[in-house]
Amino acid sequence: MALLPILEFPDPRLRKVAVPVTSFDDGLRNLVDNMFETMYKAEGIGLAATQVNVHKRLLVLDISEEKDSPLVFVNPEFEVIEEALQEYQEGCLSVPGFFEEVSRPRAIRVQAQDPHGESFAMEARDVLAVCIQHEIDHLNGKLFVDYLSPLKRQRIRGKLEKEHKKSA
Ligand code: GNR
Ligand code: NI
Repeated sequence: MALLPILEFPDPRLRKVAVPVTSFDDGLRNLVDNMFETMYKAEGIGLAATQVNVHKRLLVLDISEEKDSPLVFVNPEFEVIEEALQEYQEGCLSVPGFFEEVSRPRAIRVQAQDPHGESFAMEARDVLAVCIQHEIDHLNGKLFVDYLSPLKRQRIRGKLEKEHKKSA
């Protein structure tokens, strides 16, 4: 297993739109293992392949307290089943140190494949629905800061650029 470097905003590679996964092979399953290792180490509850500079439609999640409930979604698609919005204070491993309220539909139905190519569907609400929508946004080149005001986004951008210069 290996830890993968996580891209940080405003890296332009976070804006790439990921392509569908077509081979369900050991390479894919190895990537999934490495994404889980990277996510758990970073203490995240989700990770999209885009964040580790792999532009394939794949994400991993574990929103459990015990960190014992890994979920993998390959080629995920969702539809909204409850339009009512819920506000949730979101963070992102690609926007370290910043947390802001974002509104998203409260409940969704997700269809995806597992790492062997088997299709499945599930309904998600509350934090799980937030997290899945946040991760699918990554696969489409979108970040939670895109939902904020331009002023807030610009402030976050400036602070992170400064951090990146310090550590460069
Ligand atoms: O670890 C994470 N926490 C989180 C909190 C609120 C809403 C979404 C998230 S996802 C984030 C990990 C991450 O950046 N996934 O892309
Ligand atoms: Ni994120």
